[in-house]
Amino acid sequence: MTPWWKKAVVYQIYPKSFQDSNGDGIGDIPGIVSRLEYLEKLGIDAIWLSPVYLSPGIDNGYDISDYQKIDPQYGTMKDMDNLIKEAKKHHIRIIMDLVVNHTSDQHPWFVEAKKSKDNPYRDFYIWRDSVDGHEPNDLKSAFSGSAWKFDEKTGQYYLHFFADQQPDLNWKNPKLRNKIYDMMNYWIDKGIGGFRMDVIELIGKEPDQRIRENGPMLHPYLKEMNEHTFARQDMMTVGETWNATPKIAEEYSDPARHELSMVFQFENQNLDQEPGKEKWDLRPLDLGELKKVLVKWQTEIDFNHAWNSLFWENHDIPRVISRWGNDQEYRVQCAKMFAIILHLMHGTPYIYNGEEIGMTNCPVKSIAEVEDIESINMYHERLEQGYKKADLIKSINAKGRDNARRPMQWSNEENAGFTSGKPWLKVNPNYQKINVKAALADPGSIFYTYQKLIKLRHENPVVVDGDFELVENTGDSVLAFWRKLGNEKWLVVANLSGEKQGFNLDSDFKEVLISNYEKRASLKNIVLKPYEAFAVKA
Ligand code: TEU
Ligand code: CA
Repeated sequence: MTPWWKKAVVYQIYPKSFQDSNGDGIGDIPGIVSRLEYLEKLGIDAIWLSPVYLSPGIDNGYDISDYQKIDPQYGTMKDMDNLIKEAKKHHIRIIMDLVVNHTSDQHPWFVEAKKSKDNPYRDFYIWRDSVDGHEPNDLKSAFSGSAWKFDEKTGQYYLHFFADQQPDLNWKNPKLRNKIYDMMNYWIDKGIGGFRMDVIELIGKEPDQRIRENGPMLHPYLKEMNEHTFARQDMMTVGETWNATPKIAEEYSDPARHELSMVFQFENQNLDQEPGKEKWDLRPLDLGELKKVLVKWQTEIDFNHAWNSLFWENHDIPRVISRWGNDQEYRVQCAKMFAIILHLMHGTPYIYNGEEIGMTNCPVKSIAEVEDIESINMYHERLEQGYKKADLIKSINAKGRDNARRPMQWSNEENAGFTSGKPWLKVNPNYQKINVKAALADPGSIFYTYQKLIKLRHENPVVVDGDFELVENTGDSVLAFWRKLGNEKWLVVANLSGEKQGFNLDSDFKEVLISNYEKRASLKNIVLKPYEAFAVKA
């Protein structure tokens, strides 16, 4: 039996930016409930909900101070239970974000741990003595600076791979692991559909050996977690794993190993940055390299013993049409092209809120307009190192996390129908034109391409289980592939570029399944239009 999550399409909601229900400018759980009808119309099967737990909000909820409470800005536990219940009525499961590599420094465990070296919770975190009066080693935080922070009171450093308000948990401690499993079971008992696991590849860290990801105990911990928690339920789990290779992805997702359903891999994220440097060090994308990475993850995973996830966007990365395509004159065609290729590949597709209406990046003029801790810390660190302000703003506009975190654009009313108050982060001014209301009113909109793609997946096993076969020699800018299952053969052709491209295939077809321009009648010696994409049944 094919598990439900292989046929599913998952929709990520960034709660702070999705829908405000009470005019405080912050999206909330009742706001999400009010939009379930919209999501059912789109056709999605599950919502991955970014964190709504109690949190000081240093990293918008990825710094949790109580895993079993809802942050008041998002609502109450009653609201959360109601969301799970109402979503079910719309045939939608709720996937909770599991952030267990670290907690907030306000979590009672850390508050206790800081009290003294012999506090019972001390060992829930990772403490080291200084070496020659400085940090234990040169491990870096993802949010700039050292990963070690000195605690004056007890005279030791603690480890934090993210903000210093996000101390890393010590997974070597079995007491800690059991507390986490209890907490997961609390959520499982509420009837959720699964977990998205934040930076899960870090839990096997060996800081003394300077090992961050893929540590020796990572897979044993995941097996143990599986056994103690979600093994008893039909759930999906997806790990966030920036450093996975196809082989590592198979280790996580081989059903025989009892770890996770699938992982998110990020190999394409390096393609537009200087090799060996950081994401802020920009270089133009080479379409041939993008194509190579896409094909690699379709062909180097053995789908009989593993599974894969498919996504362009999330709350940490920019809008794909702005980043790698065109968000101006070809915005609609380009967004549809990205949708068509992604949703017809092998794996479970994810849509990030707003992607389905072609929302774009939103540039800022100065650091005063930036909310994201990663961008702000980088800006100050690099300013000190002598970088120019204008260059830093350019990097933030290209890669900053606020790009994807702008409020959802529901209508052309004030503040895009997101809030009746003052939004926590300014709405992208293009909401006048780009919004859900306009998309729903236009049968040719990006929304209906997504709706159709979801329907094609639900109704055709070839989309779920078909083998992927690349059409060779189409050049760097054209991606063409077959999906084949038994006698069913689908061909997908896409022009990844904004220029016309020649394409030739001596093959007939019965039917055009989806396209972003006029339907093609032949594949012989054709000239693809900018960002043209279509799928045909052979
Ligand atoms: O992201 C992990 C992560 O590695 C990102 O911080 C990434 O480095 C960066 O955003 C992209 O350049 C996860 C969450 O998705 C992110 O929102 C959190 O800030 C982070 O973990 C810490 O929990
Ligand atoms: Ca609100």
